[in-house]
Amino acid sequence: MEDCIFCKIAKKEIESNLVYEDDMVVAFRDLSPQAPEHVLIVPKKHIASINDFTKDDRELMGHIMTEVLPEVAKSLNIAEGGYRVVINTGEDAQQTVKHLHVHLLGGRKMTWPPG
Ligand code: DGP
Repeated sequence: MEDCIFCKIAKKEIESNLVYEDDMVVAFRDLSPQAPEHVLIVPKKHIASINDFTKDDRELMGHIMTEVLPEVAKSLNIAEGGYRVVINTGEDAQQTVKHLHVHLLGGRKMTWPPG
């Protein structure tokens, strides 16, 4: 996707503060952090949102949930204290970047429900 900012970050065409990378994903610090630790986990493959998942994405999402998130949380020292994982999807959730991304937020007490 030519105009996709997260594709460009994944391809290192735009700088980011990278905290993790493997063959399927990159993880980098959010430009507008909502918590002391706020990282976005972004598939290298362009998927617009959860609504666009296919069965082919099972391995990728399983990898993010079972391997990437716990490892990044541990590396940020928020695994024990706790953290929040968010995937904004579509207009009502105020998804602003149309390339699927998983927010990992931690380092402070979260409130519930979110606004
Ligand atoms: P969402 O509302 O879920 O679509 O959140 C998109 C997030 O992406 C938002 O918290 C700000 C962040 N963001 C947008 N553009 C950039 C960028 O160029 N670099 C980084 N690091 N973060 C970005």
